[in-house]
Amino acid sequence: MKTTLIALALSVTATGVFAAAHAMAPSVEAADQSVENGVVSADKITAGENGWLVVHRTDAEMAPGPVVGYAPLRKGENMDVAAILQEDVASGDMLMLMVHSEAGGMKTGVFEYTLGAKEDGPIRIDDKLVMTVITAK
Ligand SMILES: [Cu+2]
Repeated sequence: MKTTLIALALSVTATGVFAAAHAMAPSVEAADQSVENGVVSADKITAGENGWLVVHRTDAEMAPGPVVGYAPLRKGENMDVAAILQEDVASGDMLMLMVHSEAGGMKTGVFEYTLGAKEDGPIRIDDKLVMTVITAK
């Protein structure tokens, strides 16, 4: 009887760990949207650590360009994340919403990244950036 209970407890723990790891896989969910109010929003962002949503300009080539906004992220799920745009973004412009780390800079909680910098740089999963691209309506 004792043996059965222990085996059950172990299997529950293992499943729990797997579920937690799966839920933490970093991701960005955002849709094409109007940015007339000066803000770009992501519906949901999952981050593996505290960090930043970084908004890059991009185009059909899908390379990350200059940063035009950012917002803090907490480890775990972030719903309805809003980044204030630092410059005008016209209808038809493409924006890349990317998960960045808080690592490598001088100050925690201060956004220190500029394009190509190591400070607060992008996270990579299997060598891929964690991002999505939207078009401003
Ligand atoms: Cu980036």
